Amino acid sequence: MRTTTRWLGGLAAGLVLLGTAACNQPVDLPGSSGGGASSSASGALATLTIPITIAGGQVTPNGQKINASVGQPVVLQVTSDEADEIHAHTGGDGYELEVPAGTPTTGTFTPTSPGSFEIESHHLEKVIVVLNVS
Ligand SMILES: [Cu+2]
Repeated sequence: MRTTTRWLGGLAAGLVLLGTAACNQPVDLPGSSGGGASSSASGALATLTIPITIAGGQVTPNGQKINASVGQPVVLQVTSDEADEIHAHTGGDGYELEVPAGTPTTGTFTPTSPGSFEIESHHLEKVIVVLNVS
């Protein structure tokens, strides 16, 4: 298990506090506002799909906050030009998705408790999404 990097350059100022968060520790983010989540409008528990692209050492999204609900399935659609592990720090060991180079990969997990959880690239040690679960 790698520790979360101190890489914070692209994150909003309010996320700077996350710099001390260790890998696997849920983080409380007071007053976090929703980002451009692609949450479906048809009910709180509709599947939340998050497209993720990793290319040239950059991740997209890049630290964006996305809102989700407890019990809502979260689908990660990942395309990467290099093999990577995507890790959702959703408590315990979290959810880990192995992504081979060049092959679009989809993984689903369901948050079971509220909080703010980082979804990160382990190979690049970058935060892709901060999932705010309520
Ligand atoms: Cu991790």
